[in-house]
Amino acid sequence: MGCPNSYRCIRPQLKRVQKVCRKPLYQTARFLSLALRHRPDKAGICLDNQGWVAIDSLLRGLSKSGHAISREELTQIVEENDKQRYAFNGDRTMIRASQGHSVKVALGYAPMTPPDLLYHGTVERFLASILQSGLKPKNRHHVHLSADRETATKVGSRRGEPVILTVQAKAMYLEGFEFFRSDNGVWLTASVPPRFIDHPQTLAEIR
Ligand code: HQG
Repeated sequence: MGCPNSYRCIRPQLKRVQKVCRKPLYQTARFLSLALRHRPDKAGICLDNQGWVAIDSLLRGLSKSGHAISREELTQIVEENDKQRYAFNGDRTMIRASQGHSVKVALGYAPMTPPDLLYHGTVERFLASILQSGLKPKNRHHVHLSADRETATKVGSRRGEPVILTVQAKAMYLEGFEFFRSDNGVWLTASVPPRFIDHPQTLAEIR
């Protein structure tokens, strides 16, 4: 069966002998984010069209790509993940990332009514472009929005001094824009036009 992703499976290339060396679990956790959201080929796995991969295949792929872990360690990574990025399916035979993909997947979340306001954390250097053309998904499938300012502040802080934009989510929804909420509570929408974005007027307000 062909791989549904835009990335080609590279299982044959992984046949070469790999050194058996255990990486710290946090490194494997980061690699898991890459494999389940952006580059499944790096772990020699294929995601189905909803982003799921069988745990057995994943553990085999992780092992062959130098990140051998046990099923228990995988469970530990999933349960201890700070943002609950990963989810098991009902019978715990499959795993996927709950959001944040750049590979083509349809996560299958049902559209939901958003709260009146949602927040987006960014940095000042993107502000002019955002206010001109709105929030764009960039490399991901959706624009990511947070239900509270605190989370948005953390998101923005990844890139520098955070600037928090307030999105008039309910007004967007009433105009027909669709919203989804991922299993780990991130609000997703295709884009946010500038007219729905309340932005800080002065640098003093930004900080
Ligand atoms: C910016 C992390 C210029 C946008 C976080 C952001 C989040 C624009 C960057 C999740 C723009 C995209 C997502 C425009 C948007 N002009 N810049 N028109 N529209 N931007 O990483 O929201 O750790 O794809 O402000 O916690 O920062 O991966 O999105 O700065 O939940 O699980 O373009 O990633 O979660 O960056 O972060 P990203 P994001 P994980």
